[in-house]
Amino acid sequence: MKTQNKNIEDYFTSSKPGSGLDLSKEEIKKSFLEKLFYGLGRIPTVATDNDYYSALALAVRDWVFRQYVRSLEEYAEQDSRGVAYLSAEYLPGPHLGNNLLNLSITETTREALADLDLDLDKILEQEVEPGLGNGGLGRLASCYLDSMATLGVPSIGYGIRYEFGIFNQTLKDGWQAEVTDKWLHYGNPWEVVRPEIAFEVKFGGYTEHKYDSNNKLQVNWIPDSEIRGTAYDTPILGYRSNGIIMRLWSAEAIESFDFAAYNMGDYYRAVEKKMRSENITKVLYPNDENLSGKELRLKQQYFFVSCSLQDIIRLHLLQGRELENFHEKFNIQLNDTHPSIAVAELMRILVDIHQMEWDEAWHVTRHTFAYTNHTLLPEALEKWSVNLLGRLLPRHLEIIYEINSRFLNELRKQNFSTEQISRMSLIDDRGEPSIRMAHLATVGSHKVNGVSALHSRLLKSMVLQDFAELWPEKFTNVTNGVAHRRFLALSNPGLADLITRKIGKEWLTDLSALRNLEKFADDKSFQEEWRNIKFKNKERLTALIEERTGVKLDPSMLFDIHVKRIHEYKRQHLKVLHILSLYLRLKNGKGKDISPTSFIFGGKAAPGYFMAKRIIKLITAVADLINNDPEVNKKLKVVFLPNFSVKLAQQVYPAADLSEQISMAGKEASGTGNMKFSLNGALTIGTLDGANVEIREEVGEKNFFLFGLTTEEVQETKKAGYHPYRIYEQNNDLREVMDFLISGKLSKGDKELFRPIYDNLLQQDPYLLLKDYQSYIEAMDEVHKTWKDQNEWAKRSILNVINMGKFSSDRSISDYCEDIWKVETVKVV
Ligand code: NBG
Repeated sequence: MKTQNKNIEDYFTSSKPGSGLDLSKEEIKKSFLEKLFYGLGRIPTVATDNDYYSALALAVRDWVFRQYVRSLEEYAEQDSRGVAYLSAEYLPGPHLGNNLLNLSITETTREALADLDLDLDKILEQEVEPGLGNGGLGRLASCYLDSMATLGVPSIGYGIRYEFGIFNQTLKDGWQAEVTDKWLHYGNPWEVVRPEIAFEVKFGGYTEHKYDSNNKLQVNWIPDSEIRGTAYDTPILGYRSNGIIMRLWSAEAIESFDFAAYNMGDYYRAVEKKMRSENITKVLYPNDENLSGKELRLKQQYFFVSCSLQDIIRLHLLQGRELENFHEKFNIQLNDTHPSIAVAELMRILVDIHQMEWDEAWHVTRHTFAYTNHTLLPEALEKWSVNLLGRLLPRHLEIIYEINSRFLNELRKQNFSTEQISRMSLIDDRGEPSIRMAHLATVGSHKVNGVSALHSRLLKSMVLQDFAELWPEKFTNVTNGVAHRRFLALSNPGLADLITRKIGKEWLTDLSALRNLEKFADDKSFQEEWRNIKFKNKERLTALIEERTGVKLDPSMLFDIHVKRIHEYKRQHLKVLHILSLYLRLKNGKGKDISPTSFIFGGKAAPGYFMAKRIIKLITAVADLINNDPEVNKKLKVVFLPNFSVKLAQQVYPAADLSEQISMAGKEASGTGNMKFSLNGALTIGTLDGANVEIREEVGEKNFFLFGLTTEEVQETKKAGYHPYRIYEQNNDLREVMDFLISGKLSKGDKELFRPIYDNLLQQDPYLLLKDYQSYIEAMDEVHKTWKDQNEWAKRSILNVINMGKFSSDRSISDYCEDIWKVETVKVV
């Protein structure tokens, strides 16, 4: 790279940025106070808690950047192959606590602040987390950035800087109400804006085709609007290791005013255009699993993809490299189909702008991208109408047609049947013609992976079957993993301490080291310590729940927890049926075997999802009934904890005894909450779905409460013609529970309120709740029986935790490195 300023460079190379790790109390105090006084211009008499938080965050950010700068130097020296992770969503959670942990200065910082009469926990509480994702997919992306940094993968995470993230959920009369998430309201000390890293992105218009003097086709795209994307960088630190950048794009108008309109005296029209272009990154779409069709969403996708690709190419060319070997230097991972327009965009950049021949550009493109699929739900497989795509991105539509026509010709040459060809085409022309983005991503990538062993198998045998037959070597699996440092070390300090005291710190960088605890699984005093820690975590959660909802739980009860997005396939309502069956048993004097239980629910419903919202209302109605009935409320409590987030999750998982993973088999691609629960010592009740299968394999069948149909049985049941009503007729207990839904007892006499749920279950029951009901009840009875033997429970809990090695995101990222990215990792310490 060209040196811009010799003196500065000399200083930089001779002074070598020192490590940001293991700072002393005095260093921390000094930096903190300097940030408070001179970074923020605050004096002690006026400083607020938010000022203290911001000052500490700014000090910490400096140390994180140190690690980042050191990593960059290392990468440059090694000339390593890099990874760009493209994700429309991230859920980083609060940064401060995690960065302190990764710098190994949590306790020193606590002491430094205590010297100043400040309380670290209170300061940590100030942080508002960036809610830039819906659920598992966004959180996975953040876990992966954590592990890429920790392992030393030269990488950048690209995404969108939504001004308003996922809505805040409140309850109004037991219904979900959505409130705008203003996460930037108090500023964001973690990010640095890079006004000079900004790219223009075009939309609309038309294309012109001309032959140049060499008779080569030149295509010119004349857009009808352009907007600018500016980079905002947040450094992400690995554990005592490298720093990487999460680079999020924010949209702004290129011209701040439409001067023509302004000159005519129409000020409002002049600013309107500016506002319209800035809308692109205003808000995250709050639907998970189902986003097709929305024009603004496609604009968001193209916007961030285009900025990211322009940026990656800039970085490549800056190093004096040729585009012909772009793919040898960069891997681009597509996190689901959301960024899959990147395939057409890279072709456009290479062919139209850099004049590369089509075949060569296609070679580069296909070797650059890899695609991760995160869902089999048909309604979640993105499709864009040809009409819409052609209107917004006319040149990309042409490119997609060209890719498709070459691809289909290949298939014809290989004697694929017309039927297969039409199934595999990138264009679906049944009904309104649309583009199958999963097909575009598959054709344009060198690897395609699912996110659990089962999901990857189903991907190959169902959704992408034809492609898997054509290119078997392209398909692979990378089972998801979670950042165990955040979800165990940071969230559950009591347990983390106990583990470290027994086996040292190795587990922080190698989770499989937890196996060294095996010898304690039967040790009574260890079990007791284990149980005490869980009890304290439950007390902590109890206090939080009381503060947020007014409901007081009893921490000695079994904490049975179902937290995740509200979706019918995840079957929160199956849990409700179980709760009602216990309620009715108690009412009928048949409840002596029931172990006292607190049921805790949490999760957001997509604002337009009728059934999911009604399920929340059902949960809160059941909670009202049970919590206020003295005949049952000593044994059962039910609570819906509003606004589930990463911050709350960090309090919830450590307090769980039982983890509910009860989706209909074949629907949950992986799940990652299931891993976080087990990692914190909860036992799982679950179906053979997603990663549950592998969790059960690892922790042992005996330590997992299994119930329900397998994927194959689900398919057979549906094929044979499923009649939920017959099950209802034959099962007395179930019938009583179902009828209770429309008895009016849950709804102040209103018998219609829950009828939509009732009717849906009796008439269609698409997720086979009734079919799995009996098996679930029996497995739950087994749970209650096991809970009575607290030593046995503790033992199983220990066996869960110590067998979680496989589910660290460090393992997942190592798999990506080996199998897909072929990158060498480079660590700085
Ligand atoms: C979700 C799946 C989960 C999975 C996460 C992360 C989407 C589209 N998919 O099962 O439903 O754990 O992705 O892979 O959000």
